[in-house]
Amino acid sequence: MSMENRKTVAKLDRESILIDARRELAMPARRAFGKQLMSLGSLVMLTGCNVTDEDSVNHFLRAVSRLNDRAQAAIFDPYRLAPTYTEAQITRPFPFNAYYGIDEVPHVDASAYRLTVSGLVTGKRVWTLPELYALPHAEQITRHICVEGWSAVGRWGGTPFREFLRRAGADTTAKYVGFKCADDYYESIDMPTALHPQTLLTFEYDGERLPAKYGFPMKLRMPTKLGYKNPKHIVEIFVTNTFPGGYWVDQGYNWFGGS
Ligand SMILES: Nc1nc2c(c(=O)[nH]1)N[C@H]1C(S)=C(S)[C@@H](COP(=O)(O)O)O[C@H]1N2
Ligand SMILES: [Mo]
Repeated sequence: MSMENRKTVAKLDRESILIDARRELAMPARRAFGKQLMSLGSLVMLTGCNVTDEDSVNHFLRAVSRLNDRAQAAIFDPYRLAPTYTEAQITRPFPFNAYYGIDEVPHVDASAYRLTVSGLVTGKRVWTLPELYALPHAEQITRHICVEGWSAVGRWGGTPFREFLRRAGADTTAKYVGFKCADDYYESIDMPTALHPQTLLTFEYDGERLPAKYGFPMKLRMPTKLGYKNPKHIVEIFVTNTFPGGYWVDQGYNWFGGS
């Protein structure tokens, strides 16, 4: 956290933070999400927090400020890089996760597949897989962190998303990039994250074509964001100034979702 943000947090009124947090905790989806964040800092559970005890109040306020951090895209440092790992550190097998079971993973037909690009773009609006595979190639070994309480190191290959956006003629002064998926999933991200050097539009997992379970034909991989922000089975990408929300975000998860 920068000095500036620390000051902002310090200025926040303690009582209004408590009111906010109580309201948030009334939503079951947020409660589950909150507990995961708490465990990251080994903090007391919000619900069990004894507000008369100075120490637990401080713990609690730090936890809330962390939630606020994530709510504030303003503190995202577009130059800060997420850690990378060696091949020996890859988690095998890499976990599968979705809002459904592995038997219901969508199977997208590669030859019929077309990526639609819409909204504030001046370039090509329909892309085939061979056209996407021909884009500049990059690889990364990074950690994927899921709010459900697990993290795993994986190796993804594809094209830097900013390269794709440039070629698609995207208006990079727009606020958001949104994604629609072959299942009912959808997500959206802030433009600084879309342009971050480690944000990859991936077509490969561990040197192979991305398998169905990990998001064939493509997954947007962002080591700077929590797992649920990383859409799999993308079928449409759109650039917009209208807040698009997301599958979990619309059920109460934090939108910025930084990791
Ligand atoms: N299309 C789609 N993308 C998705 C999801 C989903 O259910 N559908 N789940 C998200 C969540 S919560 C996680 S943790 C990761 C899991 O990716 P993995 O199966 O490659 O581990 O995908 C994310 N992207
Ligand atoms: Mo997740």
